[in-house]
Amino acid sequence: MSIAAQAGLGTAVMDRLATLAGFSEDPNNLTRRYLSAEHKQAAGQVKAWMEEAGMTATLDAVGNVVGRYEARRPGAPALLIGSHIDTVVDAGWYDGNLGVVAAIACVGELARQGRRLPFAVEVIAFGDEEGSRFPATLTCSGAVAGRFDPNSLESRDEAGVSVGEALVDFGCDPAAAAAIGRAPGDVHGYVELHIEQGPVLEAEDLPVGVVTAINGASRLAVRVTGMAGHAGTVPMALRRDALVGAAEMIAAVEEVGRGGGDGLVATVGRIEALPGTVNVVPGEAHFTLDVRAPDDDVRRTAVAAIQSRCGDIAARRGLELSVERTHEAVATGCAPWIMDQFDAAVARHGIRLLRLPSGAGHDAMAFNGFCPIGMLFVRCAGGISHNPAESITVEDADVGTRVLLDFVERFEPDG
Ligand code: HGY
Ligand code: MN
Ligand code: MN
Repeated sequence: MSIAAQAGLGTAVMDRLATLAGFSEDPNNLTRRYLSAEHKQAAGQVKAWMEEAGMTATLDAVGNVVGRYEARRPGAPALLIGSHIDTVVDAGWYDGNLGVVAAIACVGELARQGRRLPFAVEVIAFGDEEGSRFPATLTCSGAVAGRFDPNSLESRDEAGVSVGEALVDFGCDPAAAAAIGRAPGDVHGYVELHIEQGPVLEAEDLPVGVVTAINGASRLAVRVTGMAGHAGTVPMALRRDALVGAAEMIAAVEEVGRGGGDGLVATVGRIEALPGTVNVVPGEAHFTLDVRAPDDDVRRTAVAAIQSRCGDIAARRGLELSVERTHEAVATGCAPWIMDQFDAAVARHGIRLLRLPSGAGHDAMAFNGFCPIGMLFVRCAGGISHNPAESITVEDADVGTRVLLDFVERFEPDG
């Protein structure tokens, strides 16, 4: 029985999200990182759902699952609909996964009705949007957009496993990664349904909203090097304590973030002190930096200010500092004509129109400059995300999926 005939699109979508949540590296929470065994299980399940929905489905060279629902004229350019099935550590069920499951449900409805459109529809379940295992992020969607960086094959996770090694273990051929880039003429555009991960739709009492733009983002890896020593014998005045230096730097990150301008945010998500023993003055400290803003100049100015403050702190404390940029994505505008078509679909469902920016990053950013993009947000409770408390209602899952289907059915390429 098709996904719609069972119990409404929303219920079926929620059931499938529960199934996907079962593929986790940790039995106590949802953690599914790129190229893990659990990612492989989830990819297999998504591939089966794509085939059930009438698509031909394949695993591409970087671990994406790509389903194609052919057009009336075989080989016609496609509308890409995607999101990611990797997660952060201790994640919610809906970030990324909702967009993939809802897109499959839309194609399943087209197939159930026996409809073929003037364009193909391709649903892509990207493997690495979060960057929660390897330093880089958006590598999989970037590869589809023809931006695969062969150097990324050398980046390593905390266990020292490289992306290239992990791809081979996953059953992929790293040498074929660059070839998955699409020809621009084969793609009409890229759209993505995603939870808002913010409080606006809930505050406006709206189930969905149309995204205007996605904030630009910088990610950096900071290493502070001092001198390890005996916690009992090294006098406080003689220490070169890397962790205390990092702590002062992290306070400076917050200060710059708070004072840096409209929509600027700066986050230190992870810190590590080495050797990490109770009675040793830390000789090294490593921490991550995530800086975002709607305006790229504001973001870059903030990154420079943070680096300068960290340099001053390191010099004063006799510490060494190294800062490596691991990711940068410029602020990405959604195509006005795609926003208009999403507005029309929302209006046809009798929902008040709201357009809003995205503070969170998305795979859609990887298509910036490659093809027109658009996004539709679905309300999530309290705007909570990257947290197991992340949640949506079955009604909003249903509305989001139906608005996406309406958009697809009436999609007019190039506006
Ligand atoms: O970090 C982000 O904004 C996205 O969830 N990866
Ligand atoms: Mn996401
Ligand atoms: Mn996320």
